[in-house]
Amino acid sequence: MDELLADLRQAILTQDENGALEVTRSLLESGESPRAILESGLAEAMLELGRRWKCGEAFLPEVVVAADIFARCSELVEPALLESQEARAPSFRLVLATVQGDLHDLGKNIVGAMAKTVGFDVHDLGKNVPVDQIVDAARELKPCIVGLSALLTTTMPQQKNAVAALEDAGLRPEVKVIVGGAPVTQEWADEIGADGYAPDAASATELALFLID
Ligand code: B12
Repeated sequence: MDELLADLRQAILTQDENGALEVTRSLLESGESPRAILESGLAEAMLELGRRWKCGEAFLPEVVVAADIFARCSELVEPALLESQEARAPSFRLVLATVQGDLHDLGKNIVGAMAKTVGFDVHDLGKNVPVDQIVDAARELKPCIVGLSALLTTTMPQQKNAVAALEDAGLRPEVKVIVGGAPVTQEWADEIGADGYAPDAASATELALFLID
């Protein structure tokens, strides 16, 4: 199984779409946990690609293609992830968004997929979402939790703006805000007055469950 996960990472890193889809299917057929496929396979590969990109060993077009393959593979995994759900929380609503200016949505999508497995009614507003839209969704959909993703240091301030705007709209007593994304930290979450931070999708789900408890 570890070998297949390594093959999946390699297929993403070499932008081998057919290979990646084939290995994903093999992993699912051989009973690998969907969470492991998402985190130890797909997410790990993107992290490695990010490292290579940063030091000039990979280039933007490769990252674009790999991100597309990532999304296609996770579409295959999501149904299995939902079937594997263990404890269903009563249907609490979670609104998710990648903040304005930010087009990174792979991590947010994994957070949404995992939150569904524990019964959250997930409303995904997508990427590049303006603060006003986040506030409108909080007002209209009345979620228990709003989750905000930011992958760029330049878009993190939008998380802060969203917390402030929810406060100004008088919605903060009813809605918890959680934040995440590669550059985000617990310190940042504390600084902007968010209710929590999680470094990955599994802990984001645990955090969300904790907050509704
Ligand atoms: C893939 C990728 C892209 C893809 C995105 C495709 C897509 N559909 O998402 C593309 C090619 C479009 C892209 C574009 C750009 N990117 Co980019 N990208 C990446 C890369 C390589 C991987 C990100 C990723 O998908 N990781 C895999 C997922 C699964 O992990 P994740 O997103 O971190 O999510 C996990 C956790 O963070 C957490 N989480 C995520 N969201 C949330 C939300 C909540 C509420 C919670 C609790 C948890 C949580 O759970 C997730 C699952 O475990 C990173 C490198 C890196 N180290 O992150 C660079 C990176 C983020 N990009 C970077 C840059 C610079 C850019 C561009 C500006 C490049 C350019 N010159 O155009 C543009 C910006 C476009 C824009 N306006 O957003 C920089 C950012 C640097 C910085 N300090 O801000 C990075 C760090 C690369 C680098 N090392 O320089 N990028």
